[in-house]
Amino acid sequence: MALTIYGSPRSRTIRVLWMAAELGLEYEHVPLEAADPALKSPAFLKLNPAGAVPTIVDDGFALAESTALNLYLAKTYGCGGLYPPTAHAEAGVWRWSLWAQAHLEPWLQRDASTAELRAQAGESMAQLALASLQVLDAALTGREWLVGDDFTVADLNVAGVLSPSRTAELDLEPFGAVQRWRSACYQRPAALAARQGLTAARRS
Ligand SMILES: N[C@@H](CCC(=O)N[C@@H](CS)C(=O)NCC(=O)O)C(=O)O
Repeated sequence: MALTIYGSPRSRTIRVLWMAAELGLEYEHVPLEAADPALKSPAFLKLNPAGAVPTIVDDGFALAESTALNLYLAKTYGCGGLYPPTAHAEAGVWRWSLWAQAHLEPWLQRDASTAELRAQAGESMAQLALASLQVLDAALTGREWLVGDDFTVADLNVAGVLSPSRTAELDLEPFGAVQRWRSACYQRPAALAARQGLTAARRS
């Protein structure tokens, strides 16, 4: 296996670096920032026509989209751990990964390209985020993880969207189950290791 991960830990690539750490993968890291013109070069656009990170190349197979990347890596290299083996549990993993992209990411993302949209939406963006957090809190009440009894790629994909920096302005106090679950996710050794890279990148 020869895996290359493109993207700075300051970008959504942190989610994929976290997954790679969970799986103990070896990889080459090309820490391109979101604003790097190399993302729009013909060579990079061949890997990802969106010209964005994260993007990976795994033994010649190019793939983009942080959620898809984590599902692929967990399924390919997780040996039944982070990617559950039954059809029902697998469906649960898809369900929560897709839910995070459709019902959480749009209200939390802080990309420069969405700044105008956020300004226009005003408070309604925060209200939509709180409504989604209510759904997540109900799902996590009385259970440790989103799917089955163990941490899976579903937890990583949802917690990755719900990062501490993106939620700094939200009041999470009413969502006790979400708070407990998110701390458990971010206290995992792989999350701490990936975020150490993020701290180093912020300092540089
Ligand atoms: N839905 C994509 C979003 C990718 C994305 O927008 N990445 C940003 C960095 S976090 C980027 O590369 N932006 C540069 C650009 O779009 O020009 C994912 O989850 O991977």
